[in-house]
Amino acid sequence: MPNDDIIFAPASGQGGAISIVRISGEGCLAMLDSVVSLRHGTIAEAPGFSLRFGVIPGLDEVLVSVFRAPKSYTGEDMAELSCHASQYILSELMGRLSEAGGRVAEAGEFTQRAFLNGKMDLAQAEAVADIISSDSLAQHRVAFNQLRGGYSAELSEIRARLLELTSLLELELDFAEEDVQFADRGRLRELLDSSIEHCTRLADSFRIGNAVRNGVPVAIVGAPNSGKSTLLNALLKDDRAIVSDIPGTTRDTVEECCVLDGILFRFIDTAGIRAASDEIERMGIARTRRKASEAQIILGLIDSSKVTSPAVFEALVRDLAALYDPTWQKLVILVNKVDLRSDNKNVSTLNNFVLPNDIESLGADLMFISAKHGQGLDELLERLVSSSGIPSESGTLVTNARHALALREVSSALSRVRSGMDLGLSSDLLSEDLRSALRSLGSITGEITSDEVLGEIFGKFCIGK
Ligand SMILES: Nc1nc2c(ncn2[C@@H]2O[C@H](COP(=O)(O)OP(=O)(O)OP(=O)(O)O)[C@@H](O)[C@H]2O)c(=O)[nH]1
Ligand SMILES: [Mg+2]
Repeated sequence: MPNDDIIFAPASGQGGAISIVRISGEGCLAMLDSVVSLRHGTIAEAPGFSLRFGVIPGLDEVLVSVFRAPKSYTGEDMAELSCHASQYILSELMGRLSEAGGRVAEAGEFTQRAFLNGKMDLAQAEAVADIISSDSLAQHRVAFNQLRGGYSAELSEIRARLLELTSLLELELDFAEEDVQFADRGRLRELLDSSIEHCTRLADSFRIGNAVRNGVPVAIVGAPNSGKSTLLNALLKDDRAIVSDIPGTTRDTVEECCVLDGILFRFIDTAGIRAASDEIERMGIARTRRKASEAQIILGLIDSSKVTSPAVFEALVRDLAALYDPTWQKLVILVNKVDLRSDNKNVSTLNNFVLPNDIESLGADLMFISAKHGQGLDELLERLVSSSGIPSESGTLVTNARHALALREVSSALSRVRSGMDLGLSSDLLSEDLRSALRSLGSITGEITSDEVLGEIFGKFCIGK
């Protein structure tokens, strides 16, 4: 993408009464004078942050917002034309702009120019894409914090510490001939340890950051007919999955996202677990196990009308608990169909439904619901929100896999410096790893980057941003 072209693109979405077309690049204001006639003066002479009324001959009346370099989104001279939202006007206007010497912007090109002109760093530019695509409160909060530079500020803190480290080591290098070691190695260790801790913490936040962005994965598992699909539909308030009293109705996984209490959840309804009767069912059950192993929250359903004794209940709970890893997952055992209990004298009383101690001490929860009649679902929702791990305050969360990877690289390069120091390696060897840590860190904010990475990032933007 050459940077001296005049670029333009529609910036507003479909619908509404007004369309906005953005134009950016040196000379774009004078170019606009050949497309739009003002009643008084010219666009080329209009000051920055001013608004002018004009006419596109034979086509439309427009308002022109004028921005002057460097005080514009891209850092270049820019204008935004507000015209009437008609597809005909829009395409005719685009044609005239291109005849006047502009070209249609590529995806993300405005934001890429903003980055190249130092208006924002790469992490902030990526936040622009995130903020446009965010559709839950939590998603928006994280993207907004990143856009405002909260995350970048943390990265520059780490960077400042790494630079101090480098200068301490370089001081030592300068005097290498004299075979002295006078850098304060205590201070070096302190700086290293705090930076490693900080990078690891940020990289670890990616699990939550990813959940914020792509939805907290919640797997609904249990025996056939326990009411999994009924629960999915109740949570989504939609008839998404087929419900029937035939065991083995759901054979593949069904995934659907929905926002509950400001948090995006990704619910995964699965095939009921039993000894499979055919190959397809066997494959479905294998998929259930995989989805359960990837979910942050597992909802394990038990059909209470099938529970005839505490021993039966315990066996069912143990089957479900076998699917979960208590070190990072949350298991909620849901005793379902409690509405059937009053008319069935053969089944255990609810008092007999208690979690075995060993399973309860792993942090598993027990709740009573009726998926069909909505009983207990509000409490379940509260439990889902509190188990989501998503903080209600906007701390820094890494939502981007590229950043998480770079942060891991920083901390492993720093760990190498740390162990090199313990082995008494010379400063020049330590410096090498330190430089590599700085490079990885710089790749997040774009201080160090390649065209390939930029193309990859900005290519995902929409046109006009
Ligand atoms: N009375 C009552 N019936 C329920 C409840 N939840 C589900 N059911 C019924 O139980 C039957 C099975 O429900 P599904 O949601 O299809 O069960 P599933 O766990 O998805 O079953 P598979 O897909 O076969 O594994 C249906 O007839 C539902 O109407 C409940 O809370 N109370
Ligand atoms: Mg089902």
